[in-house]
Amino acid sequence: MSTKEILNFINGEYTKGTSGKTFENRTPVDGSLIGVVHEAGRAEVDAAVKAAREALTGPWGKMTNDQRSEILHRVANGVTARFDEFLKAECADTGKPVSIANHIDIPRGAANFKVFADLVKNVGNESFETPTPDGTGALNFSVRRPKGVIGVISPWNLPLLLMTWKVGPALACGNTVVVKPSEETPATTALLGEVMNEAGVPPGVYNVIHGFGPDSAGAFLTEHPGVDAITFTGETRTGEAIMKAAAVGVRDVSFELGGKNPGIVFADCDMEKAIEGTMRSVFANCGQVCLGTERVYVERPIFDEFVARFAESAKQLKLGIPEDPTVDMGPLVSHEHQRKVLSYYQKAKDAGATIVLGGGVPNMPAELAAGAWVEPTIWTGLPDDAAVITEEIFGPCCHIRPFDTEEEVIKLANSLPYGLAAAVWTENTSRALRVSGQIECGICWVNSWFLRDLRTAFGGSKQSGIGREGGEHSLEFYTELKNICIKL
Ligand code: NAD
Ligand code: 6OD
Repeated sequence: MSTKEILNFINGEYTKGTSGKTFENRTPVDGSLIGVVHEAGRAEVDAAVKAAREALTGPWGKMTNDQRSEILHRVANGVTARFDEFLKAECADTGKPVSIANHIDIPRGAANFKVFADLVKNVGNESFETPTPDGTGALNFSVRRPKGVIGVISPWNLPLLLMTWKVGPALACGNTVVVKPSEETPATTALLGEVMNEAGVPPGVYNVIHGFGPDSAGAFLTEHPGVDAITFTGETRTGEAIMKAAAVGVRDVSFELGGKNPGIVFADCDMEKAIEGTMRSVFANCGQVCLGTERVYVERPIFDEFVARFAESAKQLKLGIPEDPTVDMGPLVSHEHQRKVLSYYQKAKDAGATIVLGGGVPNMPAELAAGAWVEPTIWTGLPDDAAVITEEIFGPCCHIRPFDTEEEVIKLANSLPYGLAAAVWTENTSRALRVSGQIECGICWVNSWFLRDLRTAFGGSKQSGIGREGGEHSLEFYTELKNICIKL
């Protein structure tokens, strides 16, 4: 792998900036250096926000929805045309298998532009004929206008997918953006700048600044008074810090935050489907999916069978390098994250868990030994207040617990401050409706997991988020709805 320089992208041009600071970008597969990233200082953040502000009223702001939409289709096609470059960069940064990124991360990176480019052309606004005392009446109607300069702060687990999930609708609505990708995974966000230029996106519409959170580019961006609204995906605690920054100037936020999602398996489920789906929801992307299941509740009559068959399937997971098409699971994103996940493996042990599978670091071949690998892990037997059951781990692991009644399992599912997603496994439709309606979460899947329709509302309840994005819901955040009242 060759070492690359990863630059900030401001006003349509790549720049090292003037901070003089760089940081290393290493792949978690074997710890080797893949890039040197130029960190943005306050001067670069200022320049990016200024460029975004000017672009708002420049050519981008003067375009019709149709014109912007056409350009965003070119962006989507540009990502697809350079599919292999995006794939390689994403897999190197994250360590995830190519077999995952080539059907989830990169295609969704393109789809996020197309879906919202089409949506904005087809959404109407409300109008009311209003009676008046003089009998002539009035017409009330609404128009949508871009919100302005949007600060986009994105995480490392699905870097291109989650960043474009914000940038796609933001640009489709006529806004301009300054994006701060995760310091762990800067490559595809930077590469997208080239695609933006090739597609004819005017300079200043899409800007990228690199760096960390506190006292770095993330904080400089969210504290910047030139940013009109902030959309963020990441940890709940980071959301709290960003919300404080956004309070100055009373700026709007859209937050997609952490979760500790339950999977509920009823005795009347289709066992094959439940095992296959729970395997994905626990282990996909090495467990680094916000929607993933870390608490599995199984109805007592099928508990032993489920645990045995689930463990047998998990034993078959193949760990290895991203390029191997037979690999199911890569490493975690970094050694820092590996330390966090392993600390929970230790906490489970200390709390007296029965370790059904894994629980440590796998024996990898010598050339991968410096990677951030952990074993797929399954526990049973812990009390409901154990840390591994109440706190988000974000690793390839779950605790499985038996339950006896619907009421009991709904109470267990709702017992934490998080409320992002849930998966319910049952062949009884009435039960599916009853249970899904009562779980406190933003997204509940029945007999599936991470089955996405981009027109639907996406987001979390309780401490898992603020607001909903997806389909027309994205317009609520990325536009100002203005009412115009004309007295006739
Ligand atoms: P994180 O909160 O550590 O970092 C996310 C981003 O915020 C990074 O770009 C980081 O540099 C930046 N950041 C950190 N501190 C900041 C600050 N004070 N000001 C401004 N920016 C700051 O999250 P992560 O570790 O990258 O991602 C994993 C977390 O994200 C998990 O908790 C996961 O559940 C959550 N997540 C949620 C969703 C969702 O849709 N709800 C999706 C993906 C990930
Ligand atoms: O599919 C999406 O739109 C989305 N935001 C997924 C989030 C996954 C979290 O890791």
